[in-house]
Order: sequence, then structure tokens, then C-alpha cells
Amino acid sequence: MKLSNLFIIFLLIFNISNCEKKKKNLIPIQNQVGIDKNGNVVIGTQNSSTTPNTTPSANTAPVGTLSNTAPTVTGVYENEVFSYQTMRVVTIDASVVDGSDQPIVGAVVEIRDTTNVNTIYQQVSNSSGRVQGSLNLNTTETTIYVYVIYRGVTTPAKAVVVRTGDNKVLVRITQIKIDLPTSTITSTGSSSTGTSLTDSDGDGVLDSIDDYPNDPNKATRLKFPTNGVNTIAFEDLFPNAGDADLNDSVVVYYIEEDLNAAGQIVEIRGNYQYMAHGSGFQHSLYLRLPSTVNVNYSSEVRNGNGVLLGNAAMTKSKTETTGINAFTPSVTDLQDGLRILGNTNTTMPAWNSRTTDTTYVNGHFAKVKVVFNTPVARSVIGLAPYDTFMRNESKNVDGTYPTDAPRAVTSAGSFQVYEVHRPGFYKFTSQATVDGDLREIGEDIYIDKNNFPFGIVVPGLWKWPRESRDLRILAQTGYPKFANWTSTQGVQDANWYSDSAAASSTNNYYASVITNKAALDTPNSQLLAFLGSVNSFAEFQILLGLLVVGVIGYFIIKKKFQKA
Ligand SMILES: [Ca+2]
Ligand SMILES: [Ca+2]
Ligand SMILES: [Ca+2]
Repeated sequence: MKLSNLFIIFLLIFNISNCEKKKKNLIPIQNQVGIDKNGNVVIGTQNSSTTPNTTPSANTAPVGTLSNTAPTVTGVYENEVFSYQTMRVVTIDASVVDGSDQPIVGAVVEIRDTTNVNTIYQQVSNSSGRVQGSLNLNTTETTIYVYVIYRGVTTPAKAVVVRTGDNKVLVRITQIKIDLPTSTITSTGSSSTGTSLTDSDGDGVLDSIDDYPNDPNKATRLKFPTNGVNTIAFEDLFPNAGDADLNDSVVVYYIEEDLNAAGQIVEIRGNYQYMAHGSGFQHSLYLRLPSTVNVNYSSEVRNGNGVLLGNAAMTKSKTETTGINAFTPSVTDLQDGLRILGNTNTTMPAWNSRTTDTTYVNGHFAKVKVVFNTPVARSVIGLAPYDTFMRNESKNVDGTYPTDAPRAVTSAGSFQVYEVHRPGFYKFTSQATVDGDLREIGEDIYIDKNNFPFGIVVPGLWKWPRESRDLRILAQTGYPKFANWTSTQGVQDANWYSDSAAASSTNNYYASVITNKAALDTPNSQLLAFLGSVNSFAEFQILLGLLVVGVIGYFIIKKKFQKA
């Protein structure tokens, strides 16, 4: 058989296996933004900004009259305070109403990201017709898409702008309105156009959009990021301002959440890998959840070759190794933080940041699972990656740690006190002199005296700076757009981190790597490769089976034709 024939068979099988479970039509829509009498910004008006759904699929079948009517979305826009964040939060605290302004109970609100493909929010309106929660958007995302699904009918998307022309940013969605009285929505059952109203588990989310159609406790699975990985990076001289190379601890991660129909979080699955440790200090990586949550925690740690490490006591010593752990955290455990990756002495055996580190060394992997025995609202735990923080394991207590800064209940001797968090979690509650600078009440503890953050999240697999290269200084940075991004307060060059020149810049560690460089190439980061090999093994076996059947079938048919 020709190789090209084999390839076509493989492509066919591959395409079948990649069919999306959820299908909706992508509807281009122009927005109209106006201000209502209450000062709220209104996006779009009835029918004015919708495009008829010309090629409905089964899930968007025009059963009811909703099919040509996108919802009207009301939101609040504000000026944004720049704090080096590559993501922004949009709060959902909205009434879902019909054309008669009556609350709609049991409508599903789905919101998709700027691609209009990935679901980033899904929730059933409650008995008061409200939905609540929040979204995490990359600051590069310009538009989100809002759908309402009611009685099996899906509205077209309402495109909602995230940043307006006058640099106001969407901070809150307050109302989602479908423009017809619910009494006129005529779909009441399975229809000739194929819309199914089956809700097998009775959780209020139809099978067609229920990620867990047979589990009443779960309805939606979300991924952060929706594709690939993100990078989290820390500076470790806290509370003193660092050298802004943001490579002291570099971790890539990918998080999945399961939510119930009410939008409460019932399970978190996190996957992490140490990528670099550009520091003489020893670090570890932790997750802090509010001490009020009722959860079970389990973690599984593998070395850079994917080998599962041996069991170890869930101690908090400086030198522990970690294999499989599963426990029910106490209030003290929660305050101490749930350990994701232990001491870098073990878990990150190389700096991976100096020009002499020409061989990239894989750090350890961690898979963690948090099961909420009592589901929690989004507002309780915030958005992924939540309060994921770095602990400086080897810095002696020297009296400089701010009184207001968070700390573990348990500490090992005079160590394990210095925590480094991203901004947005902890503020000064009293005036304090830190790093020679007077800090005021309300200021963020994890933004230094130069207004630089101690931790950031960068979308994707970041090519981090090499040792001592200050990201902010044009002569040292591997990201020349960073300066303009900061000087324009985030208005311009929001995608500074996806600069194609970063790969060849000697200011980034990436350019120094000779051996094992493939491990640093997106999208084949070691974490993804590792996850892929674990999660896709069963799928791969099925594909292989289909391929074998296809090849055998081809030869049988070919032989028959040859005989004929
Ligand atoms: Ca269901
Ligand atoms: Ca379900
Ligand atoms: Ca460093």
C-alpha cells in the first residue's frame, strides 16, 4: 500500500476522534455599546446586532423563536488599575430575564472565550433567576460570547466587548435578557429538528450540554488555560524588591475544574511542573485555600522522567520527597498550604536559568486533586490558579517579614516563614516600613516598592529571562515590548510575552539551551507530553486498533478489485 493511502486512513480516523461533543454555530456579531439610564453600559439592543443562524446544528435547532434573537447583556465598565497582570477578572452577578423583564428560572447561561469555541462559564439560573460567578480572561482577549439555553433552544451568541475604545474594561455582567416572553418559547419536547430535551441525571442541564450527563453532582468541566499550559513565575527576595528576572521559581501548570449545575466548584485537578529555579534559595510550591473549605486532597509526584516517587509522610520538613499523598486537611493544614511540589533540592535539580546550564533538566511533575465535600461558590476560592504560592524554604527569619504577610501555622525551626504570592490576595492592614519604604494601608503586600509584582502568570509556555536579566530594562530584556506594555499601563502590547523574537534573544534562558531543548518547545512541553501520555493512552490504543482494521480492510478490498 502507498504511504499516502495509509496517511489518508489515519487522517480520517484522527478527525473522527477529534469531533467536539458540543457544537454550536459561530456567529459573527457587531456590537452596539450604549449607556442606560442607570449608567450601566448596555451591549447591543434587541435584534439590532444579531446575525441569523443560517446553518443550525442539532443543538441550535430553531425550534423556538429564540433562534434569531441573541440575548441583551448589560455590564459595568471601569478604568483598570495596572498591576502587571496578564489576566483580568469579570464578575458575573446577573439576573436572567425574559422580554417581559420576568426572571427566568432554569435557563443555562454559557459564556465562551474570544475564540467562541472554548466554554469558560456555564451555570443554570437559580430559583430567583440569577447566575453568579466570574471569568478569568487573558488581557489580550477582546470579546466574549454569551449564550442562553432554555427549553432546549440556544440563542445565537451575543458578542460582548471586554475593553471599550475609551479603555474602559468590563468588570461585571449584571443582566442577561432574552428578548421574548418565555411564554412564547414554544419548544417543549424533542422536535423534528433533532433537539433533545433529555436530562438524564435531572440536574437541569440537558444531556447535550452536560459534561457529565449521568452525574447530577457535576455539569461543567472547565480548563485553565483552555488549551496548553500557563506559566507562573516568582521573585524570591520578598519582602525586598527583586532583580526582576522572574525566574527564581518557574512552574507551568494546567488546571481542570468540575462544577455543578449551580456553578459551584466540586472538584479541582491541577497539573504542575517545575521548569526553572534561578536562585540560591530553596523553594517549594503550595496552594492555599480558605480554611473554611471541607475538602479531601491528594497528590501524585513524579520525577523528571515520569517515575512515580515513593510514598512519604506528609511532613513539612525541608528535605522531604513526595510520592502519593491523600488526606483530609485540617484547618491548620489549610492555613499552612497544601503542598504541590516539595523542596527544590529534590524537585528541581537544576537552575535552568544560567548560560552555563546548556542542558535543560526536567523538574518534577505533580498532579493534585481537591474534592470539595461541600461544593463552594466561585467567590470562595477565586479563579485558577487560585492562591498558588512559593515558599522560601531556606531563608532564616530575620525580622523583615511583614507583620501583615501571610504565614503558616507550622514552621520548621526558623524556616518556612517567607511566602511569596502573586498580587491580589494580601493587603497591608496597617502602615509598615518594608525594604526601607513606607507602605500604606490597603497597598498590596506582594507588589514591591518599585511597583513590580513578586509573582506573575504568563499565558502559555513562557521563555523566561536568564539569570539577572531585568525584564524591564531594554538592554537586558528578552521581551522589548514589556516596557511599552508597562508605560501604557497595559493598553498597548498586551501580548508582549508572545514575541517571536524571544526564542533567539540571549536575554532569555531558552537561547542558551543545547541539549533537551525540545522539552522547552511549545506545545510539547514536558508537562503536556506527560499528561498526554497518561490521558491519551487508552485513546491511542483505540486509534491503533481502528488503524489496523482500516489497513486490513484496504488490503481485502484491493485484492478483490485486483481479482475482478
Ligand atoms: Ca444533566
Ligand atoms: Ca450532570
Ligand atoms: Ca533569578
